[in-house]
Amino acid sequence: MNERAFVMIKPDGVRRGLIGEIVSRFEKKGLKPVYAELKELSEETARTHYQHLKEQLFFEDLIQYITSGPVFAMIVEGRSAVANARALIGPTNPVKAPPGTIRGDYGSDIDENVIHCSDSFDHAGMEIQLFFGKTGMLQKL
Ligand code: YYY
Ligand code: MG
Repeated sequence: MNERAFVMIKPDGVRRGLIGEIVSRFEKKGLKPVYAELKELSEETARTHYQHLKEQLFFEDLIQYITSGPVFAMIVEGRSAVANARALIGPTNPVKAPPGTIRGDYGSDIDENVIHCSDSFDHAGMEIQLFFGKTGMLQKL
């Protein structure tokens, strides 16, 4: 089924010049970027995005990292976009992510794991709304 996922190349990925290589992997998998922005997250957006982790000890470090420079945020569209995008990025911890996945190939520590992707269809919709508001929603399937 055709659906959408929210993908964000984190500040370390942008700083290291990985936007092109990463976008290319999504395109080759058949997940088409339909909207993208290079921008810095406000602290408020960062805290809302990661609210499910607010009780964790690493939360403040995570907010500092994700707001430390521009991110490349995009909407990708394609068949089973969320499941396929999660498979492409690999497990949360790059140490455990197999080679061939984005985190496995480009990450080396859970603190800076290069990329984010929605973990469900519902969260994809919420994240697109949070990051892009009306602009993102206007992109019709
Ligand atoms: O969806 P995903 O990014 O794979 O993992 P989450 O459990 O949603 O955590 C979000 C984010 O938090 C993760 O990408 C890195 C960071 N994090 C961390 O720094 N240390 C942990 N023990 C767990 C998560
Ligand atoms: Mg997550």
